[in-house]
Parts: sequence; structure tokens; C-alpha cells
Amino acid sequence: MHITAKDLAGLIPPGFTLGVATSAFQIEGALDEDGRGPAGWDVFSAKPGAIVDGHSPAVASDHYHRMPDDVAQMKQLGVDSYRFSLSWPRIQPKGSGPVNRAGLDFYDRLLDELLANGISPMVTIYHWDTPLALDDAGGWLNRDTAYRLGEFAAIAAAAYGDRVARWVTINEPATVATNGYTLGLHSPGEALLLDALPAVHHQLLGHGLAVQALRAAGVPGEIGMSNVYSPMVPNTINPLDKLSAGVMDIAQNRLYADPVLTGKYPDLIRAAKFFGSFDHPDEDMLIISQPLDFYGLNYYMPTKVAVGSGDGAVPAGMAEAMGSDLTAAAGSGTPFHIEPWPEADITAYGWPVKPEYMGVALKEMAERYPNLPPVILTEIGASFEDIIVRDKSTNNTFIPDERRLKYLSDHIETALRATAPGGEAEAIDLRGVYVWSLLDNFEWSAGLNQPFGLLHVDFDTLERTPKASYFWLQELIEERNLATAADAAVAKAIGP
Ligand code: PNW
Repeated sequence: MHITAKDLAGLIPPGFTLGVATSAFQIEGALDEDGRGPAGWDVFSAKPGAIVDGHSPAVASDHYHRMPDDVAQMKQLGVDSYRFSLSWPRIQPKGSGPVNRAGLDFYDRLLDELLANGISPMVTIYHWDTPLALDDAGGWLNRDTAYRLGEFAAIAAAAYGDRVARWVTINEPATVATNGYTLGLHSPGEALLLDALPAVHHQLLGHGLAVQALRAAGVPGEIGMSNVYSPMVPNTINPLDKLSAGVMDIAQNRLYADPVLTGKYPDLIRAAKFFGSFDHPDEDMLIISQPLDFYGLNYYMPTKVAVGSGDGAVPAGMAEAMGSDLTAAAGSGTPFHIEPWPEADITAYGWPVKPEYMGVALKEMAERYPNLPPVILTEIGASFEDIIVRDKSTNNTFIPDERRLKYLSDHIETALRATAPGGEAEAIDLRGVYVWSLLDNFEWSAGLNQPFGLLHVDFDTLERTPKASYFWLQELIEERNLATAADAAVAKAIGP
């Protein structure tokens, strides 16, 4: 069971944002329309074997053509805010040089539509769809890509700065570096293992340069970035399991959070020659660690780590999980591996459902980073196979996604309790949560097979159908609104 929507609403502090999130490449389709340039992901996804079942992102959720309807669905849902990303190759087809007016116009219309419907826009500047021209020049291995991102942020600030409430410079550099440059599972398909470190640094530098560009443009919106965080849990009390979990923690969590929040890479990364050279000017660290208005955290699951190469029993879907197949890719004889959680519920992706670790993640962040700015959960969500039930008498369809609904409820409850006074992460000023995702979409190398949406998308007809989780979030927001209105009435009655 899970807490009632009414009781959960009672835990929500004033001013807290309830939102939904998407990204451009995953939902838009229309890859060749209105002057969009190619992205590295267009080419990567066309490679045989790159995407499960050979699925194509060409249409995805067809959001490019259905944007007003999708905004209307959000209005119905009642969300405070919508987090979406800008398609870099739609706006700047080559990643440098001239902008494409028709591409800029699409997000102009989207922003206006959101504001007309009372939905506050949160814009992610970079969510993985690097323009192909930049990938051809080395992508994130090339320092120049960081400067190009800074320039793109300036373009975005000039075009949209007046209407954007929150900016996310870059989404999950860890996933890009691990899946795109370490393991070759994502675009651009590089499998450099430990030599992928420059792709980490240049993304973080790109983040810093984007912050500089937004600040220089004087945008009124809040500025932050989004990192994924997975608590690393040793399989046993064996010190070698603990050591392995510690290494994973450094390689997947701290490698990305420390530079941004403390201005330093973890000591192990700096000291160990075997990570390959990633010499950089000291000044980079000042750019990377500029103060942020909020820190975005994407939370999905904890990771259980054990010493040794394991028996290969990691669930198939875990191949997508952060670094879970770092060991698989490196073959047998690797020093440590990911263990499945035998007792855990698992998602369609094979990811363990462990809501209590939402609290652990926040607690670890609070302990590690005393100067942490306000935190926003920029993504939480789960993929579960959906069943469409048709009522024979009315012909209405219903999607009873109880497991997704419970996942969301449990994780939001845990986060709210952890950050409330007396909670394990009470030092964190939690400002909001965004559900991943508004609608089923192109889940990168998993293709169209991992539905994360509150809205079901039929990928043949492109019809949207709200799932039970959508109606649950709608109810939660209604309850929150009633409680807020009641509080305001009391405050007014009592007077100053
Ligand atoms: C995120 N992990 O990726 C991305 O921001 C989204 O684009 C994506 O659709 C969504 O989560 C679901 O996968 C992740 O290993 C990649 O914990 C890896 C992990 C989490 C999220």
C-alpha cells in the first residue's frame, strides 16, 4: 500500500513545485523538419544493434506535431511546472554558427503555450542530443564542445530568458560519459573505458560556461544542473565489497558532484595515473564550481556492489544502469560487479525499487556537501509494462499502472519526510520534484520498450491515454491546492 494522496499532500511544504519532465530527442520526432540539423544520436540509433528491436527515434512520441495537445494534457493534470529540453541541432543545426529561426520558433510557441496555461517552464539546455558536426569533431572529448555549449546557452538566454523560470544547463553528464564514452551503449558509441575522463571534464566545463553565459545575459530565472545519484551499497560487510562500493561511488557520483559543489575532483581521480591524462587549466575548476541557485538530482535506484567478477547474474535491463555493466564490458576478471537485489521489486528495466534509498541519497548529499544549494528532484520515475484494459460497455480504456503509481508515491513521500524537520536529510532545502516522464517516449538504447510515462503513447496511432498514475498525480495536486487554499483562508482570518 501507499499513503493516500490527501496525506501525501499534507507533507508538501509551501512553494514546493510538482512537475513533469521530458527531453527533446526522446519525444519530438520530426528529425528532418524545419531545418533541424542531424544529431549524433540520429546516426548512432541507425546503427544495427544499437537500439533494442531496431526502434527508431524518427517519430518518437510525435510531440513536435502534438505540442499544444500535450500542453493541454499538462494543464488537465494541473502541474506547476514542465521540464523540457531544447534540441540543440534544431536551434543551431551545426552546433556552431548560424541559428535556425524555425527551430527557435518551436520553443517560442511551447513557452508561450505553457505560460498561457499557467505552467512554469524549466528548460534543460543540453539533454544529450549533440549536433552531429560537433560529434564528428570529437564530441565531448574535444574541449571546444564545452565552449560551443556556452555559446548555445547564450543563444537560449537571448531567445527565451524572459520566460524561463528555471534553467538546467546539462542533464546527467555521468550517463553521457559512462554510456556514451566508456561503454559505447549510447551515442557517440565510444568504448574508451578509463580514457573517457576528458568527456567528463569537458561536460562539466560546458556546464560552467553555460552558467556564465546565463549570468552574463542577466536572465531572471534560477540556474542549476542535474546529476543522477545512486547510493552505492556494499553487498556484505566484507571490506573488499566496501572498497568496491567506494570506488563506484567516486566514479559515478562524486566525480560529477564534487567538482560542481566543491571545485575539486575526488582525490582518487586526481591521484591515480591510470585514469588517463585529463590535464586542464586550474581556472576550469572555478568555472565549474560557480554558485548555483539550485542543484538538480535525478534519483532512480541504489546500486549494490560486490568484489570479484560475479556470476553475470545482473538482470538484463541493468545494462543501462549507471556503470552496472562497466564490469561486463571489461570482461571477466574485473575487480567488482553489480549484484541484483534478490528481495527487491524490479522495474521493466530490471532496476530495483527501493524507495528508502531516496532518503539515503538525500542524506548522503547533505552530509557530503554542507554548502548544497536548494535541491530539486529533477527526475524520479520508473518503467513498467502497461496493460490496457478496455471497458466493453463504454469502450473506454483504462491503464492500471499501480506499480508506477506506488513507486512515485513512495519516493515522493520518502523525500518529503527525509527533508522535513527531524528527517534524516533535514539540512536539505527541497524545492520540488519532477516526474519522469509526462509521456512514454524513446528511451535511448532501449528504444520504445521502456514506458516511463504518466500518459501512455500508442506508438502506432500516437494516441495518448492517461494512466492511473496520471490521475493519482492529478488528485495529489488537487489535494495540495485545497490545503494551500485552506491555509491561506486561515492566515487571512487570523490577520497580521
Ligand atoms: C535518465 N541510472 O537516465 C535520463 O535523464 C532520461 O533521459 C532517461 O529517459 C531516464 O533517466 C530513464 O532512464 C538515466 O543508472 C540513466 O540510475 C541511468 C540511470 C538513471 C537515469
